Amino acid sequence: METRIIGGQEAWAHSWPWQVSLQLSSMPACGGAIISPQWVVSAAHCFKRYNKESLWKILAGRHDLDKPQEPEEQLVQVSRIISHHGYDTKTKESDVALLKLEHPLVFNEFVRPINIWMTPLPELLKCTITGWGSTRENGPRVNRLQEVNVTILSSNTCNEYYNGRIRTSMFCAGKEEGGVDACQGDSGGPLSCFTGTRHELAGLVSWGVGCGRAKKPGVYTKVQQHVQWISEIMNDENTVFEDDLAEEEDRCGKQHLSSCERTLGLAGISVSQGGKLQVDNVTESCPFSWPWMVSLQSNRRHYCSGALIHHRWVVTAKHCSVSAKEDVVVLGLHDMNQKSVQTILVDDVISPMHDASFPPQSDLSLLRLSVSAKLGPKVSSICVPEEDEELDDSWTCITAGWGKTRATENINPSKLHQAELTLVNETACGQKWGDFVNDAHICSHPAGSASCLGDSGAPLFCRKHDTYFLFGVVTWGSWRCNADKPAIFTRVPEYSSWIDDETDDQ
Ligand code: 4AZ
Repeated sequence: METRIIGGQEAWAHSWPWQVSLQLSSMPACGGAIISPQWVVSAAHCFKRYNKESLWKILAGRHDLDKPQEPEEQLVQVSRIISHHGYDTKTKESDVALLKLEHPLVFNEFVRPINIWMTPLPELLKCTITGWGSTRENGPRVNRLQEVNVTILSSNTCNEYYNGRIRTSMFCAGKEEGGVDACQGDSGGPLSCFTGTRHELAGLVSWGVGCGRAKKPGVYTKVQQHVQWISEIMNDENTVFEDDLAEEEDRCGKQHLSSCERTLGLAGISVSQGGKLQVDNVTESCPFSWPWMVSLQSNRRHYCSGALIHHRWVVTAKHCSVSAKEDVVVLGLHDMNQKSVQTILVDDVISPMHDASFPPQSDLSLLRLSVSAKLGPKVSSICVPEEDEELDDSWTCITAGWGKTRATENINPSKLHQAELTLVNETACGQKWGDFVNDAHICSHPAGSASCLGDSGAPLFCRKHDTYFLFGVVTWGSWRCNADKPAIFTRVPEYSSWIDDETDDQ
């Protein structure tokens, strides 16, 4: 059998659905990887000479480039080419570029994105490179997609082979004796590593001396080194203009309506015959129906919910202890197991002044986002009520959140779930909680506590007419879904003017 890529074989058609061919004036020129519906990553060196967007198209869902067409393919015009500002043609540092597509790709089994590998790359890990590039040095390109396994080499070893030219934002992969490698035409294409459950994007084909030579392995751009740059570009590009923003801000608190219909019931707590406590009437939300819901994540793990109140600000509980410049806010999310389009770094965490009493007062934080959220159908803010806004019977209140609780025994905990909550008046609440509760709290049916239903930081949002307002943020409450103890929320209107002051200059 003829060897392909260098030392590889023809891939099973469509088995690398994030792989794209970058076409320069309809000729295959480089590879790339799909990371979101409208974004492809590739190597900056592919665009050194030809940097005009109109010359480039991306071809996704394709296997054989020689066929006139394949039913699975999607051919899309490139609308923006953004090469990394730090790309250095001499050292090949930061050899990464982002391509924005004129139209979003439609994801299916032939065309889909790949996540970026974020943990350190273990030496000797076996990963796979794919591409339509040459099968030997200075050889012709191939028509059908090729794949080959390569081993990640330590940077020490590689620096010996390349006389110290391997920067920390690069890594090498191949074999000491050569024979497996990427080559001309594979550039910008993915080096994908299997995590045990799926493939993740660790590298982009960047450079090397020759192809498949001994002690001259392929050199790859370490994609994780550039995630901050990638997410900033993707967020900034998606940011709408000021006028649109003002309009979106005016439109706070609108539920996103879709054809999905799910009932919202009043949450309750019941005890089954076996004496088991359960929370009733919790249902999965219609996807994106509460577009202000955000997930707070640390190392890609959800730990609290929050609510978007402005394109740059999120409200959550102070006790969530968000770490500025480390944790991220994930917006436009329904299912935790699916990718969201917007992940934004928290730039700053601000909390009202409080004394060190217990239980803590003012359990509320404002999170400033490092870039503006792109507002649209799946992501929009909730209104903040006026300071004197009273919650009476004319309001309907709902809470929503993620996470596994007693409430989610019959629904998938990774999907946003919801329930309507009846409120408990201050007197009745005080009878159960004593001095723990005051004017700065709102109480609801016990099912609303984090231990029963929501996760920490989850919002209590209430509707009058067609607009939702953020009235509460889940705070401390009963430890284990006690049917006798009302749930307690921080009363957001109490902090309205503080929120206004803090968010005013943005
Ligand atoms: C190239 O010219 C190229 N052997 C890509 C990969 C390698 C060498 C050259 C690695 O696009």
